[in-house]
Amino acid sequence: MRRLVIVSNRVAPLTPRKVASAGGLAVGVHAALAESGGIWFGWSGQVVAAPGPVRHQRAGSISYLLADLSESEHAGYYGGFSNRALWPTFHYRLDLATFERAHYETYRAVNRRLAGELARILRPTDHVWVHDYHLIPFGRELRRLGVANRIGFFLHIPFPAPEVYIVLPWHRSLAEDLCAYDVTGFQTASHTRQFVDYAIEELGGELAPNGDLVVGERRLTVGAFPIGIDVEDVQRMAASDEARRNAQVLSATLQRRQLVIGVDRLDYSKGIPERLLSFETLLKEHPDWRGSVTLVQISAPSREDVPEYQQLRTTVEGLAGRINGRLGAAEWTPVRYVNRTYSRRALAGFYRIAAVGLVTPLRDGMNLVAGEYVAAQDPERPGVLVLSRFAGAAEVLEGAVIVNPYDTDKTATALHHALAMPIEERRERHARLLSSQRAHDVHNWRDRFLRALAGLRDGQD
Ligand code: GDG
Repeated sequence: MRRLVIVSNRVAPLTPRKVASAGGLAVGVHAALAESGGIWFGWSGQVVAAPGPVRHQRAGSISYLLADLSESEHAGYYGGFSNRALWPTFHYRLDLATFERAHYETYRAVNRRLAGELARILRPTDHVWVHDYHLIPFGRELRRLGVANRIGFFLHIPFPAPEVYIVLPWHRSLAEDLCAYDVTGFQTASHTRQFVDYAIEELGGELAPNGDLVVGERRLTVGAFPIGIDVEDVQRMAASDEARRNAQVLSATLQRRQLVIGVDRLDYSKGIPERLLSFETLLKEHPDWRGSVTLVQISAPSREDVPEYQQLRTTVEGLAGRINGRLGAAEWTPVRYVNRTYSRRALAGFYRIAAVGLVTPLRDGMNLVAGEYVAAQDPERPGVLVLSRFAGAAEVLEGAVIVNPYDTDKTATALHHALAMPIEERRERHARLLSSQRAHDVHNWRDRFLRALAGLRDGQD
């Protein structure tokens, strides 16, 4: 039988309990492997003085292949190029990007070393699916080693507009890397178009009549494969005892106030300061809400060794403190900001009792929290999703209240309408949201990508 080999920067922890507490990519990849079985290869999460050979572990039908990184590899490949050059550039934050040749060279070297490790165990019929911006050169490195397998790549973050992308000093080489795959997938049609526009303008590429991208000798399938969630799984989590218990405890402290919830990694792409400013504007412009609504902002710690993230944390803490100090009262705290993680079940319980899910990233490949919020609702008494137009999810989900998160005045007005929305409209919007999320769930994402990787087109068996 043909094996599926998944390659991602981090390999999710092995026990089911831990998989249940992992983030977006990990949950999606685990769901992709769980049914068919296969190999999951990537960084173990360990930084060691001298990396040895890759380690094998097996859990159920999945074999894990784990590679350690040295300190300098970790600093250049992960902390440096991935998180301080690619992540900010692809999220349109050129002001936060750092371009260092040494980081870039380490990034390529780590991709080359890891590709070499994998090439050793590949069988000719294996299909290889590489994930995300840490590993853009991985496929071309495999090709250099003579690997002729089908290899696909999926970018979980946005592909930016060409005029932003070309700021990256190594844009051409990285785009050539993206062309070394058989299938290169993006979250949305806009991201795909931006990559194709770049390839046509800068690499002299052209689109074949069947939609393939042809660049020099290379011909590849490019397309949008929007990632989704496991809707039933989130619904089960929202109905679990753990969810109920957590929801009850939170509910009791709210004392009948409406709950607005925000959940994100503490990342500058997520628009958390702008979200707090919008909430502050709501309380100023619509003072009736004072004392009757609470924003719970859960921000999971993320990339804490990167200076831009430390700065963000200080900014968010300052804003939450300011809003509470100026607008709060002894018996009411407008913003409850917590910098910690919760279990996925606890989060599902919080979503279920929240009148509004406030998902307002400044840029996001997709944003799975939006779908999780929708799936966790009670269809009879659903809350309202307020969603940024700059999240990939806005191209997929129908029925959200769409906002521009930079426009804090209008976002505050949208929040006001969402909190006051009549039940009929809430039900009608929720039904549309749920059915659009179901049509783009994680199984659909996996199946569509793997079919494309097998060389099949939509509608073909
Ligand atoms: C990248 C792209 C794309 C959050 N806080 C906690 C927690 N989470 C979970 C959420 C969700 C996941 O983490 C976050 O996924 P997102 O999609 O919202 O965002 P990124 O982490 O930036 O993911 C993104 C995604 O990849 C998949 O392609 O959608 O655009 O940036 O599942 O629930 N999970 C737990 N505790 C927390 O406190 N357990």
